[in-house]
Amino acid sequence: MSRVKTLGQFIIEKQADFPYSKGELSRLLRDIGIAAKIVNREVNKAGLADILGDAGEMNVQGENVKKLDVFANNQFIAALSVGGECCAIASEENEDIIIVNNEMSKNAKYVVAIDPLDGSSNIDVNVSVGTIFSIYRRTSLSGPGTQEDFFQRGTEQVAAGYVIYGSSCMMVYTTGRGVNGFTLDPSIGEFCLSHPNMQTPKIAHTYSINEGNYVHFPDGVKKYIKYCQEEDDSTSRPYSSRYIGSCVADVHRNLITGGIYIYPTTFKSPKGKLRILYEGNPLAFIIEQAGGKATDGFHRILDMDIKELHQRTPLFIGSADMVDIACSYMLKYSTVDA
Ligand code: P6P
Repeated sequence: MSRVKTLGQFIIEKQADFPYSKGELSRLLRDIGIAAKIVNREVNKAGLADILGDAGEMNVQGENVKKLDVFANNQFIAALSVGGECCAIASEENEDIIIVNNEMSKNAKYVVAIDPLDGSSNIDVNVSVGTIFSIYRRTSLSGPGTQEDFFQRGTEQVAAGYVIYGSSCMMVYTTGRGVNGFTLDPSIGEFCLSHPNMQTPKIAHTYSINEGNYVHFPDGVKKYIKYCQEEDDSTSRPYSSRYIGSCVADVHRNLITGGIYIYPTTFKSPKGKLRILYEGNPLAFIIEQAGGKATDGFHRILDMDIKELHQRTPLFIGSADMVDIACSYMLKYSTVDA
């Protein structure tokens, strides 16, 4: 059996690809991996806490159990703050950025945007949830990080990844040289390379969308859903509908098997529900590095200007040919200039 390669060994090995790197990004990725292991441990216990009744307040040891997305937020903020490699954090859980002002971090060259626990409403029903992260070089010259450090296009990301807390715990990330997946081996407490150089199929037969919002979807989305449901052997239609309600899980499945995930504009989310900084850009960076595509129905996600921390966007992400077809329907049936 080939020797196991841990996340730490892989990061150091790949660091050699960046001759001028002093290891800051490597240490940042290592810090994220450590926080992910801590969060995974708590996510796995959540069901137990729920069995004990008022889970939000007591656990089996009588300690206060924080709501898991708050717990995850605190863990990632703590790990990124003490690591010394990040000068500011934008969290989906926090209205404003967190400035990391300790001696080590205030002149650090990176900022991190994070969705600490996406899909956390699924925790109570034991459905996979995830953490999504995105790393940029700061644009401010020195001193405390600023909000403007996060107002960069997705093409400026130096790294992006997600952790999926599912039947196993996996960390998937890219630094712009392909996508690699690591599975946590609880027996040694290490993420081990399990999915080297991940590539998503150009075409596949799964579509993921919450069809409960159908009446409020744009016409192009309605037409695309009908396209997915038509009988056509030559294109293996009808496709299968798979929607978990946790975009990390849907995108991860589609990354491996191929497919498309769509969260379009709806009545409740007229600008789309997902946040471009914490979900759209990092997932788009990963999927493009794996040969897929990500748009807002009309334009490439990674090219979009960021004007607000919690800016939302529609998201069409997955197998390149499937995204192309879905967007062709958006263009054909769009009522406004795209
Ligand atoms: P709906 C989770 O809250 C999330 O942000 C994504 O992970 C998920 O795909 C989507 O929202 C689910 O939203 O409206 O279908 O329940």
